Amino acid sequence: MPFSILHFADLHLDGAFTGSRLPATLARNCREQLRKTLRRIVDLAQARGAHAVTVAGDLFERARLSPDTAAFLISEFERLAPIPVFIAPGNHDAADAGSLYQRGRWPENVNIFASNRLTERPLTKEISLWSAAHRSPSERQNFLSHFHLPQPSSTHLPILLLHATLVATPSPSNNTHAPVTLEDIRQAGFPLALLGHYHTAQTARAGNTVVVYPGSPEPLGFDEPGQHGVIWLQIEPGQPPKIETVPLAELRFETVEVAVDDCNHRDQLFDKMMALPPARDFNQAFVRLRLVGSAPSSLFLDLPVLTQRLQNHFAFVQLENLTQPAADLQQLAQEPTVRGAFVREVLAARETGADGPASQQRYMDALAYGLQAFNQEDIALR
Ligand SMILES: [Mn+2]
Repeated sequence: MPFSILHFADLHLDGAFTGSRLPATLARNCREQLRKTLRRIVDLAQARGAHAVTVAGDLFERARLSPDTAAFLISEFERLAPIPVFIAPGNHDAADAGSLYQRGRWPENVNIFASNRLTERPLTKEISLWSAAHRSPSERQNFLSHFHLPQPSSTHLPILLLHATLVATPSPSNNTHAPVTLEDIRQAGFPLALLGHYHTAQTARAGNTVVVYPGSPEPLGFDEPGQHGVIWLQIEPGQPPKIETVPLAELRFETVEVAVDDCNHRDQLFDKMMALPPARDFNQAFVRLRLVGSAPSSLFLDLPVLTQRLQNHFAFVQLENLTQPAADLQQLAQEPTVRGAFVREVLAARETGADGPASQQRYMDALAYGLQAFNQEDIALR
């Protein structure tokens, strides 16, 4: 019979959900959903008869964890007994001396890898787990540097469990959380690595080595679109593991681009947004409508007014204005006027000073505000 493992990571219990500017009540509902999702993970492990549950870090957010959630977490894992749980602490739930991992009263079926050196725990006679902890939120070491498994043998199956950043090449900068390459994992002798840290599920392979990120069981914001869940593995020594993605998430974040070029007034834009699939099908989702293109000069993008009108039709909707000023900027920059000088200077500053899309967008916002002021129009906040 194959050995079955339910693997998950990055649940982020008590996470703030601040990255997506959700209203406080919705953020609280999302935190509540994370707890429900932990219950569903425990239910799933029991219903499917898991032989073990593995957690690759960021189980909770250490800085925000309430005593109530801590007690809830411990009792949920207690409910899993006798199924063993194996935890590799990550950067958000680092196993420092004051952490719940070091101070909590965990039940016997919970095994916490609290050392920052890889240690081994047997799962069966043939299969064992190797894991280590982030001991601080700023753990930068490669846990596999200079590491080799003792006595490699064809009948023994060692599995790596770790909160780590899979990188293509060894990173020259020092600000990556526990970087590791696929080659590090292969050379260390692990045919299977169960990782956490990336919130989008992914699998990577090199030769006979398989690396699995389950992603976050629930998405934590607009930068985590699509389906989320956990991983179900069936393992038999000598055979490639069977890897199944189990969708579980109740939360959903979707971003939809809306071109404004053909909208001469905001009722046209409103109708266009109402005709989008999310208004009909995604009414359980958090929807971000990203306005793109060039706004015709008559269109006034009054975001608060538009948002208010849309609110009745979405569970949550957020407008983001990434439109370009409609004017021909290169032509304006030629003008021998104060307005021309303004456009020249902002465009030049954008050339030299912009690092990343957010910064680029700030220059475009400045241009849009400035041009509206020069044209003595109402200023539409972006
Ligand atoms: Mn995380």
